[in-house]
Amino acid sequence: MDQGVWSEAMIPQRMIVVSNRLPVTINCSGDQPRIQASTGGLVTALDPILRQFGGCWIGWTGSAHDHRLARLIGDWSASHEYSVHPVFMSAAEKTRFYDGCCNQIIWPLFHGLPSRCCFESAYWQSYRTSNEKFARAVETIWNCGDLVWVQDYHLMLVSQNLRGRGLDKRIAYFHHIPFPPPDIFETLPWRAELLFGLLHYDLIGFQTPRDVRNFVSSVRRCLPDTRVSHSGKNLLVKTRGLSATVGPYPISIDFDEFCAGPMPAIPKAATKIILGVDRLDYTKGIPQRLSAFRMLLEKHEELRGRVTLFQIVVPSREDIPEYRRLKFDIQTMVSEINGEYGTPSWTPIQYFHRSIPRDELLAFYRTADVALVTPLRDGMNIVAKEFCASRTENRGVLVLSEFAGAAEELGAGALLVNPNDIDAVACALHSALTMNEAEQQSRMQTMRHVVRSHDVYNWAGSFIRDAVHSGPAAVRTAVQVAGD
Ligand code: GDG
Repeated sequence: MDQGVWSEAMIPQRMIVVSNRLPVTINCSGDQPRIQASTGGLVTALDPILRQFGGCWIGWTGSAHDHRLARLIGDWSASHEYSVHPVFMSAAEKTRFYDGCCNQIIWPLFHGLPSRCCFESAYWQSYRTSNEKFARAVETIWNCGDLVWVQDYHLMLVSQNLRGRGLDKRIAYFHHIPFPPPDIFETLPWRAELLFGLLHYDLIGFQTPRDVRNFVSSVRRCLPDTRVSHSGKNLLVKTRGLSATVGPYPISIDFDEFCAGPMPAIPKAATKIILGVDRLDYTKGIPQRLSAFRMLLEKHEELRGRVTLFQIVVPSREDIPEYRRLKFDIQTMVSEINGEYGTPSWTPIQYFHRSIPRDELLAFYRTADVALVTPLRDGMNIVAKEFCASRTENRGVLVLSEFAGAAEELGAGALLVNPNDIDAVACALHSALTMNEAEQQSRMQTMRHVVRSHDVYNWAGSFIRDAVHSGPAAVRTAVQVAGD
């Protein structure tokens, strides 16, 4: 960890992280509610920061209010380095806000897929009221000197709500998913309202410079009286009395955590292993990837019986019909390919539809010969970074979609592909499987260097430093930030 960017001088009195989901999910389906870790890129990135830094995490529990939960949450907070503060949602709020506006409007639109959007005004209305609910939760625990750090597309209007309550805080926002080009963004019926709301944050961080460009172009188009100027490496966006700093802050991982830990518990298979690890989501390009693997087997008979695809798919958004259909389509393709090419001693695809424990995941990363990370569009994709960090011997090949944010940083070492080009992905897979060791070493070293020198602590350190410096002047003076 680089202590330089993580110095005492920039640490606010307390950090309040706000995200839609807490790092824990509460399952109330059995006799007793159970608490379990949530899976996903946002939690993987933020949890080590809060463990290091302390503070409070506000978010939805994944359930409606239940009086038995207070003790469960209190016990969890008491035994962890930071506390969690729950927000509860009714079934109707979940349907309209989370399943509706977040996952059937903003998610597909921001991933460049407007035809998958369901522009229901009731969903947008619920987005507004749910953001207000999260703002109220912040208001109840906020103290002078806290930095409020809001995460992701579910909560773009929280700052506007807080400002509306007269709270002059330092409020920053990080956007984990892509920001679409203006031609796509402008199809949103509530485009100006959303952008105006978002500009109430002091600092808005995106994954890549391309997301920043898309955002600024959309603001210029939808809010024509906007002025944009440079502010160091970032941009200052001013409109209708608001002023927000905007910049790229590519998210990363706790590199050391993925280097250390147990050696593989998975017996080295007789075949080469290709690995895919994804949440179940149409943006992850899983059917296209299966088609590419099928083409590889079709074109290269010599690989049959010699290569196995391990595909881990973590269940996600199961209440949305489109996600259930995707699950069915993937299962169908897996069984077709296994039925077509499998033999009594070889199953071409080993498919896991569940979340597996972290140490087992690490074992998969360490055992694989090739990681196949081929989203159709992805904010960053930290699986690609986790794979590289885990390869302590500098062996293994990353086949990476050029449409993942990670391609900007890892492009020099990965085999970059267009995930829609099935032939090209099959061809890249063949190159990866036959790559000599010297080339593997050189490519992997390049990528590991990037991830090691920009880990999640650098990411959070530079973001927090800029957030503290871009907050309202009065608050900055109050916490006596060094260098002001
Ligand atoms: C969003 C953006 C952006 C996966 N399977 C298991 C498991 N995982 C963990 C991985 C990784 C995380 O989940 C997935 O990270 P991604 O980056 O792929 O993606 P999203 O959840 O879509 O997250 C994305 C990210 O936010 C961060 O900003 O990169 O672009 O869409 O950490 O290791 N973990 C365990 N078992 C599994 O089976 N324990």
